[in-house]
Amino acid sequence: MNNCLSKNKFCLDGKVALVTGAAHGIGFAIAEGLAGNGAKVVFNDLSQEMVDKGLAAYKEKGIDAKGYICDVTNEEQVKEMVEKIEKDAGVVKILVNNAGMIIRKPMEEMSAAEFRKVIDVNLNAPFIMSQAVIPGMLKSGGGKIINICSMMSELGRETVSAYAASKGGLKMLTKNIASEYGGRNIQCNGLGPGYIATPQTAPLREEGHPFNSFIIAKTPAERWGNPEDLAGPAVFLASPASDFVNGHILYVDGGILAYIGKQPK
Ligand code: NAP
Ligand code: GCO
Repeated sequence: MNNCLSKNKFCLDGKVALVTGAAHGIGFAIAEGLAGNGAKVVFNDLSQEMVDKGLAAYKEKGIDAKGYICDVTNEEQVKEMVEKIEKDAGVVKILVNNAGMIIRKPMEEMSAAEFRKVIDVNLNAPFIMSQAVIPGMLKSGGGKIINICSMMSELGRETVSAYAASKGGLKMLTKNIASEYGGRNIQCNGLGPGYIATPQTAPLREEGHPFNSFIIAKTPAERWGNPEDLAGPAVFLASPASDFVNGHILYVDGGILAYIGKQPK
């Protein structure tokens, strides 16, 4: 049932939104934002424990989410999950490829297996996930795919070679899905978070870690981002308000990419 005013271009009423790796962190905040605009939220995580924790957290927010155990790098599990979701909730109209990982190591110390693992989760999995939901989107007149990119889609830094390569590839996969399916009403865009306070960046925010002051000096907003800062931009890219936005990476970074950085005092 549509509870939105007919002219509300940000209305997601009745649309099934699948957010991967969304038991917590940025994925959870995005899912919460989508639910707030009427979407039916479904999410996955790697273990029953994490899915249960996520379900409890959504319930606490008054969100009746559905959770699935699925390793997004596993094609069979992804296919089964999407089939279950289509039976339980309906066709996936919004996919947010959020699940991700990082290994921080000097390149000379990183094994090829570690490099491959990061590429598998951050780049191969969004391909597998998108391939699984596109048929349902095409049959139902279109859909939205949002890939969670990164500052590392544009910039490099020491110790994150695999992550930067994966997020740079994800930027181009985003542009290619947009190119290949734009004519059939599937819009594919990216969200590029800046430095956000989640478990993934916890090591960088430890007391006295030099990276903390470094990032504050590199961010015009002079603060770390919060997962909630991603919710509004995600609603925009998931809604009819962005039907003519395609292949765009929307950076939600407090201005980092625009700024040379504060002169040290
Ligand atoms: P996070 O707290 O580590 O969350 C990542 C989520 O992905 C976790 O729930 C994790 O599950 C899940 N996941 C990892 N591998 C998976 C797999 N193979 N199958 C299914 N789920 C998997 O990180 P976050 O900071 O919220 O990051 C979310 C996304 O934003 C990632 O793509 C990250 O690269 C990106 N990003 C983060 C920042 C930042 O500053 N935090 C900035 C830019 C982009 P478990 O918890 O069970 O391991
Ligand atoms: C790092 C951080 C970053 C952030 C994010 C920035 O070690 O540099 O983890 O990679 O996670 O991707 O946008």
